[in-house]
Amino acid sequence: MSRLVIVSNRVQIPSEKAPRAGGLAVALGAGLKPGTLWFGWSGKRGTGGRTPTLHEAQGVTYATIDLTDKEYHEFYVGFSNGALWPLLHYRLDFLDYFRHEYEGYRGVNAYFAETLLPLLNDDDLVWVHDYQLITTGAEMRERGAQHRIGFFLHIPFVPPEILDALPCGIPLLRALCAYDVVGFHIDDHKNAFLACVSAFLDVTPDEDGSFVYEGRRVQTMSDPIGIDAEDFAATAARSARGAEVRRIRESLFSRALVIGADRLDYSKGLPNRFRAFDQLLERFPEHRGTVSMLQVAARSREDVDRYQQLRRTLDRLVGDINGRYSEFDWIPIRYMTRALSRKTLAGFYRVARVGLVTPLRDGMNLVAKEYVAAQSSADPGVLILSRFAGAAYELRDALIVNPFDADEVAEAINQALTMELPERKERWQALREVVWAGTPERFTETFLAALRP
Ligand code: GDG
Repeated sequence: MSRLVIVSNRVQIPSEKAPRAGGLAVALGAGLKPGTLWFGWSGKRGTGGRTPTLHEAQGVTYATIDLTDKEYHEFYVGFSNGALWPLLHYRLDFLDYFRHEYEGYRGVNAYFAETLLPLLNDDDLVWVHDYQLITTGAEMRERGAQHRIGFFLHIPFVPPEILDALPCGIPLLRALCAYDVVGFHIDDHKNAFLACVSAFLDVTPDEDGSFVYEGRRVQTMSDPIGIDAEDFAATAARSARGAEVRRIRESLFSRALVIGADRLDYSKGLPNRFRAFDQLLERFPEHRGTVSMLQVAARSREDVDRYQQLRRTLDRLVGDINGRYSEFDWIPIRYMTRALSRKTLAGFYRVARVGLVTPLRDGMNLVAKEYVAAQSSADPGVLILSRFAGAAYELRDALIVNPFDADEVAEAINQALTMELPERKERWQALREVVWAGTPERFTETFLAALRP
């Protein structure tokens, strides 16, 4: 059998101790099989490290390279997170495009291709991940790679009118056509991509979503990512008996807990979420003093200006809401920007009566699935989920909301807090089935089945 080679911006080496929030590493880490090679950036910046450093753990080989400061700023902070991330989350108002950063991005993608190729066997299957590495496949082809190379986008794709705003949108689209398979979480993202290739590259996709561009057949697919629900449920149940969960329970004095856990990112809709909680307390005063919200917003991409601005906005907003409603023995919102350990987070999900997942746009959103997995069957909580998360296409028995409508979200929180046990159980059973079925193995196997020759 061919070896699988995963290529992603950051590599998650199991020995890294500090908890890190981030969906891609969590999801790929769970589906890793011995024999796989995982290639990417070490997370280090320096002048050395131009040849890969190899680590072995549990039969998986990790090959990492370093970036220079200039590469980090142009490729990662600049083009990837200052231009592509906002664009692909429909935030043209946040699009900061600079040509030299795009060139830096191309340069790092070329560097990935150049350093990866000598490590490859002829029959390796290469699977490249996410928006940071859109042009890696094209760079590999330019250097003669004949491998089957696939690409998976973990975030949304946008329709032609939006892609058009990015000055290098069409070259990126062409670069995506160097892959044999291009995967997305849901049909909406796939269809937006197909609309873009039809509009800008003048190709007509076949019924099955494949098309031919410059002599190469490109297959597109949707393949929703999942979590290891069984393992997560066990972690949550264990954690529920641990010290942190005891402490949070004691601190609640039997009040209901509403939980949110996200990277501190503007795509996650945190200001909207806080405004909705404000609306809840305003319109349904019976919940004052009887419910607490815990928002864990692990700091992320701190070198990107927009993220610093968001942090200041949230600090102000939480201060304002807490100032208005707090009693000397109760505050409405507990807000922390430090990551919790995965185990503690799982236990807190289990304690929480409501899981509040309200991104303005999200490729999938694994927190929604984790919240479902963490619940106890005897007394499950209620998931409130944005209709703009990819997860909403699968988790239809959640309370689905428009995160831009603070009133609607407030009403959903009220509905969740007052929902009787039989309805909570019924909804959770239906969600449970979906979450348990979508394992990381199924995600990987579905993609690889399309990628294999
Ligand atoms: C991208 C796409 C897509 C969060 N806070 C803490 C913590 N987390 C963990 C969660 C979850 C992960 O981070 C976040 O995953 P998401 O899927 O919600 O979001 P992104 O990081 O934006 O991921 C997304 C994903 O890729 C996979 O394709 O679903 O749409 O944007 O696992 O639990 N983990 C720990 N402490 C925290 O405080 N340990």
